[in-house]
Amino acid sequence: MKLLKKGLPTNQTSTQHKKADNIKSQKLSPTKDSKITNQEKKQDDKALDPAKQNKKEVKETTKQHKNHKENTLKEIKLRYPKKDQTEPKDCYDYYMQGYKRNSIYKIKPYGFGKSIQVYCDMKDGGWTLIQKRSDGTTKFFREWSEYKNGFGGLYGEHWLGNDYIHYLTNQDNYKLRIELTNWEKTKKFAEYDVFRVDDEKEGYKLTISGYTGDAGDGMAKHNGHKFSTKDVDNDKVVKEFGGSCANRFSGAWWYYKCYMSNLNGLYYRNGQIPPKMFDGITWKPWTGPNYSLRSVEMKIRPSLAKDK
Ligand SMILES: [Ca+2]
Repeated sequence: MKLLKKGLPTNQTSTQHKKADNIKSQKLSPTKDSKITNQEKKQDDKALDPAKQNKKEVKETTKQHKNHKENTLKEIKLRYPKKDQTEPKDCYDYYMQGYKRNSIYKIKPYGFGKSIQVYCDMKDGGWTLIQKRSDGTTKFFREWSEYKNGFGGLYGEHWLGNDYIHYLTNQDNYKLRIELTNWEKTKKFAEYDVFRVDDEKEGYKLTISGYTGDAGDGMAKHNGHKFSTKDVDNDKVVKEFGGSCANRFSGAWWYYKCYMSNLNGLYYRNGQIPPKMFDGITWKPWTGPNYSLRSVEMKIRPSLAKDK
């Protein structure tokens, strides 16, 4: 630019000629020209005070990251968007209407078109329960069709059902909260900004990301994997473990080769799993593969939900 402003020097080389020509042709377009001026101005600023500039860049990056997260959530095209339904689609809708009592409620997921019953945790802000382990009275080592439709009692131990979890997590962007309790009654949690389960045709493939919590991230490694049960093998082991993580570890989960968490594993009173079995209700990042937790709750609510 300096060249242009001050005029071309007399002893130019051919490259300088070309450069000058380019600048001239760019000058024909006023927008392009102002862009160049701004860019150069930025560079000048940086040259003047690099520390100040770096600080500014860090600040902008943090802001961009926050915006990016919010925009990403907005931009995900929902498979089952809201139509003209007035009935609550989940526990959070009830919560926003003023319902504050933990109980069983009737919800109508947009894509499902019929009402289903779910247990709502209202005390913590309108969460829909999808899984609960608490006393070992319900068997969890079950087949595909049982995991598809759900089992157990809503007040006690249960799995809501993969079809319902699919409809729920594709009608809005949902977050997942997992609460874990060990046999010393210590509680820890893991929360995920993004939680979505594909349909049965896709093997209830899991999409999960954005961990926060104090239990450690026991789900990231399961991201992108399909659900497997004792009778439907979608995992990545071929020879090892008899080819089936679900059978080897007595559970049903989004196994790969095989797990970082096994929250539908066998219930072991006092947490003691027989040597080398590793088939309990486990969360490796906290208690390792050899300790079975006392209780678990898995619950969901819209990602942008706020506590009142
Ligand atoms: Ca396999």
